[in-house]
Amino acid sequence: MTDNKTWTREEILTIYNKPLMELIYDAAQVHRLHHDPLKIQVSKLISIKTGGCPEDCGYCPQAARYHTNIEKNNLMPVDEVLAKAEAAKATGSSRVCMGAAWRNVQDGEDFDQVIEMVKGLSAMNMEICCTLGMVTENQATRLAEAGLHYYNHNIDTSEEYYKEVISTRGFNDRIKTLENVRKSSLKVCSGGIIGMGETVNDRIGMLMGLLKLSSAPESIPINALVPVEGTPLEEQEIVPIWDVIRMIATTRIVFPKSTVRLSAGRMQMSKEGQALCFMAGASSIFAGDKLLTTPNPGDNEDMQLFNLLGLTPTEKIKDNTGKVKIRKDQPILETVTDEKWSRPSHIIERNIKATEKGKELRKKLKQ
Ligand code: SAM
Ligand code: DTB
Ligand code: SF4
Repeated sequence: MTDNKTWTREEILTIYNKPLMELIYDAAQVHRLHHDPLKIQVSKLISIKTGGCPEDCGYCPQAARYHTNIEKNNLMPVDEVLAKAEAAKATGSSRVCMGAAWRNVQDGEDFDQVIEMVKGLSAMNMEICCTLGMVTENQATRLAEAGLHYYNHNIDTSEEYYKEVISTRGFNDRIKTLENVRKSSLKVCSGGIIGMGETVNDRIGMLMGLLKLSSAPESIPINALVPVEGTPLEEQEIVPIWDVIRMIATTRIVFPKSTVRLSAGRMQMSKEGQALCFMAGASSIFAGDKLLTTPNPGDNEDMQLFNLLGLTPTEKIKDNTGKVKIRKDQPILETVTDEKWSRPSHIIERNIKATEKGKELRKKLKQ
């Protein structure tokens, strides 16, 4: 995936800091070697279980402890998911990503229902991705067997800055899940968020974190923070578009073959800014007027943008080989392998402040 080149932190930093015009030109050249620059994969996000999450991710409106203005929902019925996917396919999506606000997947009825969703979607000739929190190897294998192609699990930022954003799990839990996914023969989707107050070194650290995985992710989402009222990061300034372009271009050069996804934050980006992201190597967007809980440019706006730029949605999935081939030495275990996830519980002042504010607001609303 990385053309077997070994990158040093210094080399990546040098790329990130190149004069912007040079950086975009270099990234565009790498992009053309491995991808059709006129095709963008349009992906539909479906929030199959919204809100009420026990984690304390400082950026996330779905964490139960913060008071945010989102509509919470229990697990969506299978039929509803399939109908949403059909509708998205009709408007140009060739990929579906199902997201659940879970800390980790738990074996039982809900997971069985997700397996049914994957089976239903796999008959639709669309690429399928899930993001359900931490998973064991056994759970990842069950998903692969049901027809899932990718599992999304972002490392989000550098290992050092991770401790400033999340206290309910450690960076190593993320790595462990990604390795479980890799062993199951699913493809890995993992990237991060910029604009959370991290330094440029943390952004490079995030890419170094991805390089340290046993093999590079086939898919790398780059999210620009959407600062949501009630979350600890509500007051973060919108990250400059120039930083988004730099991050996308650097990711493209370091991971030439991966799909780089221009993910959250497009509402805060101009058309010109997004065009430069495509030029710099982004080859996928999320479609529709909602991401999981926050607004996104709708289909009409995106079609206008595609027409302006001469882009078209990727029609077919690249590797519709049907079910992922399960390695013979990885049988689906009857007994559940219990993974021990960590709970570091260190103190993050801004997370505690937002939690307290959430408690107060809920108390007031009850009165
Ligand atoms: N619970 C699962 C997990 O944490 O992996 C899946 C859902 S979670 C919402 C998926 C990803 O969305 C996060 O890893 C993060 O990168 C991104 N995300 C969440 N809130 C965001 C925000 N406000 N702005 C930008 N990206 C965000
Ligand atoms: C990813 O990296 N970004 C998407 C997808 N993978 C699951 C999610 C973005 C969520 C933005 C905040 C929200 O809408 O709740
Ligand atoms: Fe929960 Fe995922 Fe949101 Fe973290 S990012 S609070 S784990 S839904």
